[in-house]
Amino acid sequence: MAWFTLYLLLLLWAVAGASTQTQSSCSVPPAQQPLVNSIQVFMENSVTSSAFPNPSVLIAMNLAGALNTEAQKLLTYQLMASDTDALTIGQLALTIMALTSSCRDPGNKVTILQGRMKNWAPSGPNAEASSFYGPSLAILALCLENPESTLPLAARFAKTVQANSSPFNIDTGAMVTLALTCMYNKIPVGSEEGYRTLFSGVLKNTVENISMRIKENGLIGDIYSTGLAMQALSVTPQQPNKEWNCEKTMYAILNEIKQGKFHNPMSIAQILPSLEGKTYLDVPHVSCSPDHEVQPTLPNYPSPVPTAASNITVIYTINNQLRGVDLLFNVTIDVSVKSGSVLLVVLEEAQRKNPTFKFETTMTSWGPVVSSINNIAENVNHKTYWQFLSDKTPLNEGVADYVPFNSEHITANFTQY
Ligand code: B12
Ligand SMILES: *[C@@H]1O[C@H](CO)[C@@H](O)[C@H](O)[C@H]1NC(C)=O
Ligand SMILES: *[C@@H]1O[C@H](CO)[C@@H](O)[C@H](O)[C@H]1NC(C)=O
Ligand SMILES: *[C@@H]1O[C@H](CO)[C@@H](O)[C@H](O)[C@H]1NC(C)=O
Ligand SMILES: *[C@@H]1O[C@H](CO)[C@@H](O)[C@H](O)[C@H]1NC(C)=O
Repeated sequence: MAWFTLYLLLLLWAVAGASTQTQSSCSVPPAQQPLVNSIQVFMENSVTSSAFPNPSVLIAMNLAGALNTEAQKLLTYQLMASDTDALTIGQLALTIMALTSSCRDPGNKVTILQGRMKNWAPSGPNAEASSFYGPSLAILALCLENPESTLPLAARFAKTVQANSSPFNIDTGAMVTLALTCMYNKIPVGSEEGYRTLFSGVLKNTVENISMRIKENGLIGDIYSTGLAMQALSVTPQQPNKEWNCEKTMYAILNEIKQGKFHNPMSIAQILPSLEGKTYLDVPHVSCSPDHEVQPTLPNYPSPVPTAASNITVIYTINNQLRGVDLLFNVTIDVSVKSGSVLLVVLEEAQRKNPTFKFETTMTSWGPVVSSINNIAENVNHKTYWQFLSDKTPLNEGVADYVPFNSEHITANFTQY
């Protein structure tokens, strides 16, 4: 009798699990598909044997259908060989999802992540929202692998999200939505009603906050949070009060792609699934049967005519006014660089002209982060970092991507999140 009940439960679960498909989605108009293919090709070409192996890139190419199978194989092998101890919770979660999307068994990585999540706790009730980004990736990855044993971890996670009082962060909210939607869809039939109430309550608040950031032009948050927000809004069981027009968002993003705003492989990895009508919840359903390699149609744009590169002047200030950090300074320098140079070139030129502007970078999945300037280094425990601004507005790209204009005033301000 007992085994029969169990069998029945598993059957019911399987039926419940089969109904987790995306609810609303919109698609790229056929005429724009070559544009989307071109950024996918660019992203896949960023995979090399020496590059920082980026699991988000593998997930995106598998969800979209890999065009470059050599890149797909290479990245899969690099990630299989990655040293688990060196990865953060979020990186480990992405690696598990990436291997699963390549139909590889993530092996003991799942147990290791489970163990790490058992010991995870936020730094306090005021922990900044973005510190939940990595843990929500972990709940998502564990839910996709083994929802039943993830239930207690996810419940504890949802309660800490609920108790948190820091300002909403949209990228994090999107990831929380994906994780808890996965859990909500897979609550075994016969479980306590409490789980359903808990997850749907947190989802309702989070989705409401995401929808409040839908702009008139269709973007959700900024251009680089829109991809994740689209994934969240297309799967959530809790529809927001404010209606979402997926076509409008799609149109806005395609327009940004035309403007060349998606030139960082990681930014492409975060937008591509939404453009192909996929979400991270589709990771376990990728078909890995040896496909015939499809030759994509690529757009035929005239390559930009090389203009005689004139110089521009950028006014660059480094500013540390944080109390409790001994070396206070506020120094400005005028730097001349070739027009079209990225901000990193300005920093290098400033450093060459004046040793006070000495800086260091750390490599991440988004590219180099400026980790230290004039011997003052960012510190996770103190929540300090170097924020970059144009006049008073924070930049929405890093130093290796942002292209300053003539007479622009760029400030690096040592601050806290
Ligand atoms: C948390 C976070 C931060 C934290 C990171 C430290 C921490 N507390 O963990 C802080 C506040 C320091 C930060 C800083 C910046 N960030 Co930030 N950040 C994020 C966020 C919300 C989550 C990242 C994460 O945890 N990923 C999960 C783990 C598993 O992946 P990971 O690769 O190991 O994560 C690391 C990198 O993402 C890196 N990182 C975070 N932000 C940035 C930005 C850049 C340009 C680079 C190169 C690396 C980097 O820090 C993470 C922890 O080490 C993302 C959102 C997103 N969609 O990815 C934005 C995001 C990556 N950040 C962004 C930006 C613009 C910045 C800043 C340039 C803002 C500014 N005006 O100064 C600065 C970096 C400046 C510098 N010194 O070089 C943009 C990047 C867009 C783009 N096209 O480049 C994003 C996508 C937010 C957005 N939607 O616009 N960030
Ligand atoms: C989002 O908005 C609701 C109100 O609409 C609020 O109660 C909640 O705390 C906000 N924050 C988060 C992280 O959901
Ligand atoms: C930094 O210096 C500039 C010009 O020298 C000045 O306008 C600004 O107020 C200073 N900022 C701080 C925080 O001292
Ligand atoms: C133009 O910028 C370059 C750096 O990109 C610099 O080496 C050179 O000196 C600048 N030329 C002038 C005339 O300032
Ligand atoms: C620079 O950082 C300091 C310290 O956190 C902060 O008080 C100040 O408002 C910041 N300046 C800008 C322009 O953001």
